[in-house]
Amino acid sequence: MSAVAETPVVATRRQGRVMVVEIANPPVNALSAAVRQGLLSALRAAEAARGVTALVLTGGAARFVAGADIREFGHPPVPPSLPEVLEAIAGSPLPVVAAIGGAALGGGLELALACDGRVANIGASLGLPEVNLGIIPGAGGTQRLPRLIGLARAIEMIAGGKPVPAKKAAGMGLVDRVVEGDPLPAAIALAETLTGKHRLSDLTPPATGDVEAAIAAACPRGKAPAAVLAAIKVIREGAALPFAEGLALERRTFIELRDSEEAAARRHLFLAERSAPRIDGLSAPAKAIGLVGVIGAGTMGTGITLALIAAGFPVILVERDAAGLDRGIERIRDQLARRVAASRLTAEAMAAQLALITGATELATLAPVDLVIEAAFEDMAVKRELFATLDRITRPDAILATNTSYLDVNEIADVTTRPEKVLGLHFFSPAHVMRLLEIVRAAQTGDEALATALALAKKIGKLAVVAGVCDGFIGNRIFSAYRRQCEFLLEEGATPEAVDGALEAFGFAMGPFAVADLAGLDISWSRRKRLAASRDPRERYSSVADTLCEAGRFGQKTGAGWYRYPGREPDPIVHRAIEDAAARAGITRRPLGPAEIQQRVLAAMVNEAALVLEDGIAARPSDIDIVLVHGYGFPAAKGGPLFWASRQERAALETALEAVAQSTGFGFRRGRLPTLPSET
Ligand code: T1G
Repeated sequence: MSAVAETPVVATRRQGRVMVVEIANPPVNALSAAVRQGLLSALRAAEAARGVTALVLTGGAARFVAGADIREFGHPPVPPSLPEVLEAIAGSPLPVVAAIGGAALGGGLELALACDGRVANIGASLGLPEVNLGIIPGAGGTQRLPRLIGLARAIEMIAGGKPVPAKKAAGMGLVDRVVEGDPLPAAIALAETLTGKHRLSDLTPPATGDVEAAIAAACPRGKAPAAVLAAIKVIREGAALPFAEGLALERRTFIELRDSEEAAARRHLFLAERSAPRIDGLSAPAKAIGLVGVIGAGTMGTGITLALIAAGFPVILVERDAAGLDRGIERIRDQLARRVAASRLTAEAMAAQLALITGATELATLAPVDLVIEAAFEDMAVKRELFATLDRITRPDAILATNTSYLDVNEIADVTTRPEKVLGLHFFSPAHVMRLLEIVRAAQTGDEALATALALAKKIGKLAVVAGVCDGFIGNRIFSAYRRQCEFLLEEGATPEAVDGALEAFGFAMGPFAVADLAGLDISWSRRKRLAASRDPRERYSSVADTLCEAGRFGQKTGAGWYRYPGREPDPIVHRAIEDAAARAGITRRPLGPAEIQQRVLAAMVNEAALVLEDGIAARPSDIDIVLVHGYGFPAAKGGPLFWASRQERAALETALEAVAQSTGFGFRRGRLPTLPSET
């Protein structure tokens, strides 16, 4: 951002004895170098002006400041630094009041904390979400917040990284007043009454609340990302130190984390998430969606319905028979009741959401809908028949979407007279929880349908990534390559526990074999059987999973799969099955260490990701990263497979890719690695 903007990013005006300082740096008033400089100049001007007794900082009626400018990270710092500006505000002889019209996040909240009073609009949200970016607050947040609201609450807010709404903030003493509409007049009124400074630096944090409980909540099962642990440490240690020393501790820790690989990865994901829904050349406006039809009241259909009703969409939920429908609606009621029990939803809101559902057993009831999301059985014949019927019975302008996770959306669209209105909406299970949504753009999907799907995703709080048609789209296609490589490693000498252990050490919450046992081995078995006829017999194929399924070992639900349950115990029967398969394939097993396992598996993923790009299935490398992170447990701290690849030595990566090629043999296709930016 240029330091010499045409309209100043910080403007001042006098209102009686109060100097109003307004930040205008759209879209979110990030604290760019120009804003920091502007704030400092405005403060100095107010201090020098005659008759000015106080200042009010505002970001306009509907926003405040969303924090440091994330795009400046990774570039040389430009003075003045944010801590310098905030120290000047806190140290000024003039009292300063923050008028918080909208989001006050990160450095934005720290700016408000350096002030002597805070007035917020009812819709404002206040938070220190830095840990989500792999860092801690770096401009006094870890020191001032505990002094204002107490240690326990501060740990909750900083280590949790979740913003709180204005009313809750007022309850904690974080803001002095909450008002409807523009908070500026009330902030000016408050500023006029302030006679002195309210310096948080002079206080010690009040020992209110349960600090240990706040820490335990931030570190489930005793584990937490590096930034969360660092935040807790800096808050606790800082509370026992003189303010200036606490600030210095915070700054040192902040800089160390800011320059870490993990922070770079998380910044990459932040920006990737924002660019994903932007589609080049998409000009058609979205169609308004009112009534939605969902077909299938199983796990997926009910999850999708939950996501829709939470956003206020009326839904007609169709299941083949009344018993299945009742079970589905019961499941929905159950999920909502759990939220009520956890105080995350009111009983009235639950009733209102349930009232949005109309259950039906006849497809004909879908005649009036604007959009159908089909989540029926994963079978091409079933889907083609359904779509042919839907094409007949729904309005000609209705959009028809399938939730298929593998099947060819072109083949489904072909049976309709409106292929331009057909697309895939691949939700991830549980659909009301998982944020990721792959929008599958088929060969004939029109711009209006795509724009509508993107708008719908935003309304229901999903992170949309557009994918092209291929077997498994972006995520399942890359995940299949990953799983295949893991199975090859077994034959070559590894065990399920060694592979899972190596990948869990890399940061996956669960290794692939533990995940398979959780999901059930039978689903992919039936898929493999379906595809058996079309498989090239020369292709390398590991049959260990088939052997387990033939023995009725479908994973946790049958008490055995890749492991024995309960307890996820390594199983000698599995080891024998692996050895037999290796012997049949003429493979001499050898020991494989965790580093080699990681390199091989990640390289297999990276290779498939390169092919996904080459084939035009994903629009950009960063789209692939967010699909794998949000849908498949790839560790966010590593930024996704392609970001990870961008941080590897090229030669080492090439060697690992070569090993994957060797191990896969016939049928292996080598992808061209994209040029990957080393820092975004
Ligand atoms: N810096 C730069 N750009 C930002 C930004 C930021 N902090 N926040 C948002 N944007 C851009 C975003 O990339 C997008 O741009 C546009 O604004 C709209 O965002 C010292 C170290 C404020 C709740 O983590 O949570 O302060 O893609 O699509 O859904 O301790 O943005 O359009 O070009 O998300 O209405 C801490 C991050 C920083 C807040 C608005 N702050 N932002 O949501 O719009 S670290 C954050 C948000 C820090 C100090 C430290 C959300 C939002 P483009 P959007 P939205």
